[in-house]
Amino acid sequence: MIRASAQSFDVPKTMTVEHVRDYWRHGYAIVRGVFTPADMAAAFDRTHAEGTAYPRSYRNGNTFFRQANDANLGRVLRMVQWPSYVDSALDRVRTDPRLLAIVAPLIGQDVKQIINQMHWKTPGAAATEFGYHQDIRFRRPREAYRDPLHSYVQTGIAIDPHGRWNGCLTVYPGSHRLGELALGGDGRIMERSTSAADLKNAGLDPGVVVDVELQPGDVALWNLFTVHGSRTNRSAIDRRFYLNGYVRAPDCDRSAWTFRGGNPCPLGDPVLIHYEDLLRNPEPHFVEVG
Ligand SMILES: O=C(O)CCC(=O)C(=O)O
Repeated sequence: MIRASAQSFDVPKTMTVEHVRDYWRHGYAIVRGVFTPADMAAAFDRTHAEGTAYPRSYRNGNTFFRQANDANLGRVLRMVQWPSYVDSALDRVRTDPRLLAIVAPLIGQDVKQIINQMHWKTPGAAATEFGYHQDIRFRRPREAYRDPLHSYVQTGIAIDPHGRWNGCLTVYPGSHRLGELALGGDGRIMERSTSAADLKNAGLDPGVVVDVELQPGDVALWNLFTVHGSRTNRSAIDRRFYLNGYVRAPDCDRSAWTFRGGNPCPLGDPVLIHYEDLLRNPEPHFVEVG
């Protein structure tokens, strides 16, 4: 039973146990019509304006504005990690009862959060893909994450129409049952393409991949072991995606509580999540990447 909390909401028709069944059957699921993302779109715009005003990638504690040097456009903002430390609208979404209603049937109501991330695919950019990978590869140190198959759920909220034409998420159904695969080779995922060769090298059939097509406000969810990537934006519009990754609190030594007994918890001061130098170098600074 999901407890009532500060905000009330109408349960969208598709928010039922169906998404739990689909998630375990296929390694991913879609819940339609969860949010009306106008507030989030505005937050994406102001965060984008801030992130592109910096001359280089920029970190302030856990908040990281990650630029890339694009072959067509020069400096572009590709993602921001942990914007919720600085943007209250985005912070409200990550503790929204609608997201709890999606993840609680999978991981319960005592939940921490490992991912809070905004992705852009700027129209006209040369590099907008994410190569095929499983998110388990980013969970470091591994001993800080227990029972990762069952304890972790990644979610993504579509801000824009999200299709093959503008660089949708793609998934390999059933791959969550295959364990950790040798995928992706060297280099950063966001500098690789969704290559059929990567799948074949891991013994996977590229014909099995499915495009995850979403409307604004739909939520996709996938497992830490689900093989997925993300296509090129070939369109004239952006493809913005708001990602929040949740973990059963007792199974994770990193990050802070997001829901305790189903009640939202404030973010508080930055704690150790991915940025290993948080305590040694907490001051704002530019970062040389990409
Ligand atoms: O923005 C995207 O489509 C990429 C999502 C993804 O692959 C990830 O966050 O692991």
